[in-house]
Amino acid sequence: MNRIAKILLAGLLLATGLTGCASKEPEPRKTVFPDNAFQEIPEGYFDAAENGGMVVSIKYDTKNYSGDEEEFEKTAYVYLPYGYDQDDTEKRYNVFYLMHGGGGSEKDFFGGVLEETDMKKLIDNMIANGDMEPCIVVTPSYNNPYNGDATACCKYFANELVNDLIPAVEGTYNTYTENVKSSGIKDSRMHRAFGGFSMGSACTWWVFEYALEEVGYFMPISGDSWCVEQTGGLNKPVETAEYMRQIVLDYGMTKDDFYIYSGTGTNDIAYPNMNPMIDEMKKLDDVFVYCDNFKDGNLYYCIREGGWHDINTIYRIVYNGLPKFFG
Ligand code: FER
Repeated sequence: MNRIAKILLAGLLLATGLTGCASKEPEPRKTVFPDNAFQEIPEGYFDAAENGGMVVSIKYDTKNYSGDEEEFEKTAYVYLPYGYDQDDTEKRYNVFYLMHGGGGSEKDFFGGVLEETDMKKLIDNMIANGDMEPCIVVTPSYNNPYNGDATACCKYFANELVNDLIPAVEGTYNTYTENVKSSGIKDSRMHRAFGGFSMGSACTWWVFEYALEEVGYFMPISGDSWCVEQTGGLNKPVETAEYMRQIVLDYGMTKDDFYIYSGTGTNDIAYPNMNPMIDEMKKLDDVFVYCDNFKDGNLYYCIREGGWHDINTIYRIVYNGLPKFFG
């Protein structure tokens, strides 16, 4: 071997060794996003897609984190996109957790195993038409047999998410999560989104508060943050916005570490509650950078003209928000 070849080989070995030892560098972030503005769902998106995914269920053990930690078993539904192959561990999927609203259940969006609901067909068509990469969508519930208070269940759901649900889902399916220990879940946070409707939106803001290290993308739909107090978005918008900002700073994070795609409809009962809060968040632009495209910021509030507090608004915010997430 000549001298140059030896030097090259030594360099290669050194580089390999260094890569092996060094802590994992974060992947480069996505810089191209579709614009945030509301777009109507194209015609045909609620028809059965030719290449559709499949809804399955997963059971996991959890606790009543809003009380005395009584243990019980729960079910969540899991949408696996078309082409998902459990044996192909090279292919990895982003995960979107979507929480139902008050009085609902884990069946609200996907119906049950192998069901073909409109939400399922919408996601199928979004993927089939290339609006977004195939992703896994999980619909859990905040309900728990030991506590009938939805507000408390939503507030403490982040514990269940991080300790029980994410490990169950992402330890089973092929995701970016290399291990379901705390470190593995945190390392993959930019491949994980959490959203929810109404009470599920309150839950989403609490996930922002308690699990920002585990989740990078948030989709609060038709519900203000109750992190300061119930209906705080309306009654205490300044305090609520400041509280949300302080959460980010307390984690030692910056505006570059998360994205919020929020939304509602103009006829929605949550519209007057979200408006003042989002207005105040916009002002705190060291942390919340309102933008028409996520290349320029991290916060958007998507308004559906004439939209009510119902599933039709949820479909539209999901249709508009989900393609802006991940990576
Ligand atoms: C909101 C408006 C309504 C909200 C929640 C609701 C979290 C819930 C209503 C219900 O469950 O009946 O702004 O924010």
